[in-house]
Amino acid sequence: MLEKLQQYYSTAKTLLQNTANLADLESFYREHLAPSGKATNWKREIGKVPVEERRAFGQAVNEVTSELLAAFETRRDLLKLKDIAETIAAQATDVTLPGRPLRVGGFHPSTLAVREVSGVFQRMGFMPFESAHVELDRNNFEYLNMPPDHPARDMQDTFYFSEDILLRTHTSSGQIHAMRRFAPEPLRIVLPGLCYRHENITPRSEIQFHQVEGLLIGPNVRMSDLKGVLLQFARQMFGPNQQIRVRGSYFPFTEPSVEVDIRCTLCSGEGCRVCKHTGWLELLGAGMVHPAVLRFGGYDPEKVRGIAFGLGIERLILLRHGIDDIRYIFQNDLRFLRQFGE
Ligand code: FA5
Repeated sequence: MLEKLQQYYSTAKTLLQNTANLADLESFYREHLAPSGKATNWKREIGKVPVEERRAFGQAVNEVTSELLAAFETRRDLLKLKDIAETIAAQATDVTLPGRPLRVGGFHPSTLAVREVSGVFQRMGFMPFESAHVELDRNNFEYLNMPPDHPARDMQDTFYFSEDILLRTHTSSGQIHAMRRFAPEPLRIVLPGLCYRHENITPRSEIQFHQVEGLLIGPNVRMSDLKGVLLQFARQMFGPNQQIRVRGSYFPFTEPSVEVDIRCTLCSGEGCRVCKHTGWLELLGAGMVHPAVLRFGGYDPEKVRGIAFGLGIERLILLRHGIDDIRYIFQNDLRFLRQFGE
């Protein structure tokens, strides 16, 4: 019996040493050390041995059981440590590996330029004002002194939804909304937004583009105010020595009308491909608000006068960065757009 017990002990110990993980160990426990396990069952054998051997056998059973239990606990501690070490190794992060930078989205160059231009005028006291892209014909044309069949309508090919409803061709349509909201009070607004024209897409023209419009109305407003505001704008945008040139032009909604050029920012007026060797770049259209427009807006042209200007944002981007094709701006090529940062 004692021999059999020793044999059991050595087999059980080998089995215990061969357990590879905590799950194996758990099965071992159930098979040998649990209340009805093999080691525990040896206790039941004690009563079966002859009386004179019983004491020694009982002692041997107890020793085997407690040694097996101690060996089990040692094995359990070891396997637990092994398990932790394996988990850590599997989840390990190599902090010395180079990072993978996440690309952050940025604002479109037109958005950036609209904000910058509007910001310059806002710092001169112009209040931001927005109006709808879908417009009534009368706000876009008629109240701007372009009745139906007026030849100036041909200057701006138009997307129509119906006879009366169209996509605004310029931000000047917002002038009427602003005047009707604030008349007869003095007014100083900057009005940015998208405009749409049914034109051929060329290096200089898109079918959608942004304009920033300015409108100032008050009792003593003069042409010199217009020149002063625009000179200040040019210097804020292009530097303190920037020169501007005012040329006579024609818009039905301003009288007199002018176009304003800036000294070429790329060749400083020496003459280059971008300024077509003239030394000047066209910046915007402007003028004194026509009395008829003031009247349509709800003002009395005997009491107030106004100045207005409208500037094309994408053309500004072209001349600022020496880009020779407006189509890059709307092509959504990230290699181009990323150069504008932010
Ligand atoms: C106008 O739209 C007038 N409303 C501007 C104005 C406002 C004059 C207030 C007087 C008083 P014009 O059609 O020239 O004017 O357009 C103004 C600017 O918009 C142009 O100088 C140009 O920079 C830009 N622009 C016009 N058409 C396009 C186009 N198809 N693609 C890109 N930019 C354009």
